[in-house]
Amino acid sequence: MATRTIETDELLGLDRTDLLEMLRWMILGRRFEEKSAEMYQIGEIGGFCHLYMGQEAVAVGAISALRKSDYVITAYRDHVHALVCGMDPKSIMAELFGRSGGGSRGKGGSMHLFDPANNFLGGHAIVGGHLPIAVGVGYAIRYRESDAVCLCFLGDSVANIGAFNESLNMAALFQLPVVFIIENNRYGMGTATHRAAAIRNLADRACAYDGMHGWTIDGMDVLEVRRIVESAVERARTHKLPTLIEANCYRFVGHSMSDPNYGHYRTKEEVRHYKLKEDPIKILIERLQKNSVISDEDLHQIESEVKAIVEESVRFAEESPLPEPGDLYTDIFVADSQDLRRRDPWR
Ligand SMILES: Cc1ncc(C[n+]2csc(CCOP(=O)(O)OP(=O)(O)O)c2C)c(N)n1
Ligand SMILES: [Mg+2]
Repeated sequence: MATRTIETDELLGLDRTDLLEMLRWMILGRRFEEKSAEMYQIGEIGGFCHLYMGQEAVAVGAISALRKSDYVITAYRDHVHALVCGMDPKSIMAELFGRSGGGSRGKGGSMHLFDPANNFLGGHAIVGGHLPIAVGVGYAIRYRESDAVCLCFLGDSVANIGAFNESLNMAALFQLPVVFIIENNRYGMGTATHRAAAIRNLADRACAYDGMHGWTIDGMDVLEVRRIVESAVERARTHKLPTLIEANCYRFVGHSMSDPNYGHYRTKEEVRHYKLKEDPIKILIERLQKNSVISDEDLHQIESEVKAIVEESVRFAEESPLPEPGDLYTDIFVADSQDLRRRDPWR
């Protein structure tokens, strides 16, 4: 992964505003999660919490290729996808805190972010469980004769389960505008991808489905992600054809907040290498500096804007009340909610 596919002087014809916007999203994602980790350590955030640090180029590059009317769906490592889709950072932080000001009113937590106003359809905890939903979204798009596209992000482990084949088969068969993006961060919890998948490039699985293209790309380079996803999105929008993209990337921290950053499955040297040499934020900054697109002052300004956003989100979360015990019975599907309410001991 050390050699980049895109030349350092290539900026895909994007203007300065777009490039700085991408960098800003990546830095916001990183700082937001650094703060989340801090809040987890002091007990403000509990339960499952999976950080995305190191993988920011994938969500930012891919989602920046979309229109507002397109859809995004992902697994549980979802904070940055939600941010880039436009979900309010205050609502995300409050959700992580389990407070009523959160997007799911504090009842979903880190893995279940959801924001229909921004077409962000989750945040799903069951490995591969959201792929059939993405296919349903693609079907709905066609049924409504819309030209929208659905981006479906998934972990590398998902490429080995049944729902992967069922979903990709149906997407190809019905010609649905879904772009599947495997975030191959080299591990599924503590299992290396190559120990679980009997194939070198996961994207090669695309050849099993008529009309589906497969790409394996450098997921640490936000511009490479943007370039390939843009062409896949265009293909989906215009020709209603699905694509499978495998973005090679790396997570800098443990699988979740309750796991150590290294564990027995990878070495400190490996993690150090990626943090020092393959950090997607550093890669973009260096490229922008080389092309005289960004000054130290610009960088300083982005950092201070992002800091203010993150601090405001924590303040909001801290001030937001916990859900009421009675909220256990709201926003759920039950046959007879009146009956449940009658039995609610807190009412
Ligand atoms: C159906 C199912 N089986 C097992 C789990 C437990 N589990 C949570 S995350 C995970 C590994 C997923 O790895 P990958 O898809 O590579 O995503 P990553 O965590 O690397 O982003 C497993 C096995 C689960 N959530 N759902
Ligand atoms: Mg993985």
